[in-house]
Amino acid sequence: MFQSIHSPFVNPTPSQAELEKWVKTIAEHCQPEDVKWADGSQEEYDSLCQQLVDKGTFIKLNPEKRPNSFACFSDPSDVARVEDKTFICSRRKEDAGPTNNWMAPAEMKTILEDLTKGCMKGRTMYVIPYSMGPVGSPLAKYGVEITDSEYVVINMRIMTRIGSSVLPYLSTEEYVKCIHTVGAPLQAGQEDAKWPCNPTVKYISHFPEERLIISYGSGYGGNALLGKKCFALRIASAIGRDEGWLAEHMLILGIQNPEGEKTYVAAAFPSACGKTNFAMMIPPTSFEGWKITTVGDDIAWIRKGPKGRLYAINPEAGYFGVAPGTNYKTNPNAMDSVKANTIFTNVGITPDGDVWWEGMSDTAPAGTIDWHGNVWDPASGKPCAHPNARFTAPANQNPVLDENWENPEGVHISAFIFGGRRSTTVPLVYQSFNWNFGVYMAATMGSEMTAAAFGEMGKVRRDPFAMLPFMGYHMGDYVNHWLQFGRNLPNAPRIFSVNWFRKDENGKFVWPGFGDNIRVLKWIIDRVKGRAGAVECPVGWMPRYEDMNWDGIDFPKEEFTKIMTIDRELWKQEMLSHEELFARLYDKLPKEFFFMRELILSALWRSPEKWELEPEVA
Ligand code: SAT
Ligand code: MN
Repeated sequence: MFQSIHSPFVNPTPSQAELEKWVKTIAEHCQPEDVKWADGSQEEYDSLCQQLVDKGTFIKLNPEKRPNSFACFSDPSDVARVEDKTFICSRRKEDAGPTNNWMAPAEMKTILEDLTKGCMKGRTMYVIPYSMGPVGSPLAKYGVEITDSEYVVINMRIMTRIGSSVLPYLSTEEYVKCIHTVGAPLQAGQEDAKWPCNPTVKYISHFPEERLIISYGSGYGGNALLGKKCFALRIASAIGRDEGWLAEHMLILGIQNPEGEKTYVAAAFPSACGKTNFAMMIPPTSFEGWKITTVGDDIAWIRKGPKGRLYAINPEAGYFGVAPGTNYKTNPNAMDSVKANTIFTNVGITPDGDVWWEGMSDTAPAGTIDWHGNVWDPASGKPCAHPNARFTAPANQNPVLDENWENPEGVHISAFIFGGRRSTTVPLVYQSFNWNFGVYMAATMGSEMTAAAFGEMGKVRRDPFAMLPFMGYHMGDYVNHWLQFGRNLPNAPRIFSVNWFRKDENGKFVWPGFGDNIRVLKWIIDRVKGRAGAVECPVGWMPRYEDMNWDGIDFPKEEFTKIMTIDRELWKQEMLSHEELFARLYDKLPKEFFFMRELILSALWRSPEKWELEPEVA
């Protein structure tokens, strides 16, 4: 049955009849009780939320504290993406590359066909037409998600544009076919699970040539809201390769200075490294007249536009943000974005019907319920909210939403920023020598692991472009695609590396981060516009202490030196671990990379052993 799926990308004459036929075939196979087409209306949303309240999945929060908001707890087995169960099922194994799990499409389809036979018995099957990007925008793409989860319909309505307004485009444009089932086992006693999922069997599978996604067994965001990582990154990256554009794991923000000059930048950080905080940052009071506005907090689709410039849209319509650590100090705009109309997953619930998570305030009100649904004992040593607890909130509730966030043409991107979570080695900020060195830097970036993925917390993993878990094809082809993309740009955006997370000898973060990150951003913008000084270092250009603005902060030069120093010994290790990545990408590694590696090594071998930013300035 799955073997015969015709995607409009393969059969480029989409039509209402073809779509209806496909839906009918899936329904016959999955045997739901009922089939409903999501129209995207408020009434539909409200009634689905009520249905989940009646079932006990949703807890309606106190309307005086969080109007129209709900909290829910997932199954303990279903709290994050499952990278080991995520597959790129390209026809040829070498197209998935060494960083992805691969299975032959026919083999995967056979497994899934078996698993999904009758998998929706007793449940409703929803058909969600949706748009990634403003409906009708030349940069938007369309999808249809079939799901047996009300939670998915509700969250998709926040995260994407769903419903009737999209239908006309499904007859004229290509669209991605997405099939999702919670895959809950059908044994007696399981039908009323509050968070149905398959605790042991999960497959998040992508068929890039067919523009098809089949997701089995999980209800968690990144596994189940198929417009997000599955379509907007994995499938879209493959479409971007074919069509000559970029689908990136990047936030997009606007920065306006007191003179009214507005600049947009896109920044890639791995999951749970603060993209949402950065995209909504509030400048410190000493930066009077400066304003940061959000276009997007997770995904950017980027194309070459007029004058050879790059233009980006945020294909999403909401935020699926990490709750723990978010508070009125770290991210007031996120706190305001989740004041109402928000779905909370795996956070704590206070006795007065509000939400709580680690870092929201110093202590939780007595009697707070933890994400397992029990009264939380702070002395237990276990967190109240799951470390990957999430909020789903509509973008239009963000007080600093950019005026161009839905501009169908996108916004002009002037700089790319890449950052990981590194307690050592990588300086606060530097500018790559040129596009190619920037691509090298982004391809070799590493980050200490966080709770958004299963894996060993704290270990550095190479995460090229923060795309490792989200690549829809061969990572080596992708890096070449970036190089090729740059060859066609007459005035390419400048590329920067940042690291907010460097620690001192006592293990303490040195950089204050959050709002003070605007100091780094200001230097970046000034570099792009040719206004800021810098000195050459082995890996690029760095600000001297005096090149940055320190108004309103006591941040002595010694502290700055601590997080800007390039240490030869540590960088030797760093370069060696690049080798590890190169060996994995061997057959497709760009030839330029060997030369850039040699050039960086030779620069590292020049004095001094520790580069401390004191060279003479011309
Ligand atoms: O876990 S999600 O993929 O939904 C979010 C993220 O990891 O960035
Ligand atoms: Mn992300």
